[in-house]
Amino acid sequence: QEYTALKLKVIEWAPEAAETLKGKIPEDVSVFLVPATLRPETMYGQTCCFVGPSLTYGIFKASEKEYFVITDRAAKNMAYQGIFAQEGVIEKVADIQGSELIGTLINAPLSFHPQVRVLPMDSVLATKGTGVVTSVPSDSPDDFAMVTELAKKAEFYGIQKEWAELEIFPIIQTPTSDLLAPYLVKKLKISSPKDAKQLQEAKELAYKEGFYQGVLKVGDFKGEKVEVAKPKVREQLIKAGQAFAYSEPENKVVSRSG
Ligand code: ZZB
Repeated sequence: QEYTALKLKVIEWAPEAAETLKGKIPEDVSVFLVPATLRPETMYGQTCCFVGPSLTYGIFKASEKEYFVITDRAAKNMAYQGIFAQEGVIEKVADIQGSELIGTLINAPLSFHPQVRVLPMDSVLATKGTGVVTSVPSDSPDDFAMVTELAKKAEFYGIQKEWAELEIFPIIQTPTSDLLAPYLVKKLKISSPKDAKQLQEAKELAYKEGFYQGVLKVGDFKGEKVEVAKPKVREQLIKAGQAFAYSEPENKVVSRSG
């Protein structure tokens, strides 16, 4: 499975994260949350970044000036893909709980919302990608269901309501909609992130229609088919130093719904 790993730079840590990380990271470096995505062409539509609140993340040194927030498992994979300074060498400077990261302000490359927040999602799997998931509610039904839930129950989730209410812009036009995820969530009568079966169905439909019939509405490749634009957006992000290729063995990949 070949992912695009995106670099979301930390602008301001949530208070709990700042406390936990005090003195553990050099002052003059950049730290990034690094979600793994299969949809680089949707990055214009990022509105937040999800972590599993009960998962443990590590802060890993990737190079002199750059540190990554990812799972230990992802760091082990990355160490053998020429991503860190030295092949096979993993340097972890801190552990941090997902819940402590909630509220951290980060920079989202390409997004119409240049600054977004880290928010909780219970269904994030530790066994897939980097354990960090960038949220694109316009094109991912899971993400739309989750941000809707977070806005509805902000207090319960311990977040500020407005963090989950960023405007959702149309990114990809398909024959049925230019906001495919909200459309499918409504059509399949999905009322919460717990509707796993319908969400799985919605995701499959969204992948298919988005990939084979989608046309980008925004960005440098506006008007081009998703099939064609996807690798171009990816290349652009990689060239800009905002993303890199990350893969994991096929047999280790587990889908979000199990
Ligand atoms: C942004 C994005 C935009 C995604 C979209 C999807 C869609 P899959 O589909 O299950 O094989 N993801 C990545 N890592 C995890 C994880 N650890 N736990 C839960 N979800 C994870 O997995 C690939 C997608 O699942 C990734 O691509 C990521 O969400 C999420 F418009 O990134 B994606 C129709 C889907 N649309």
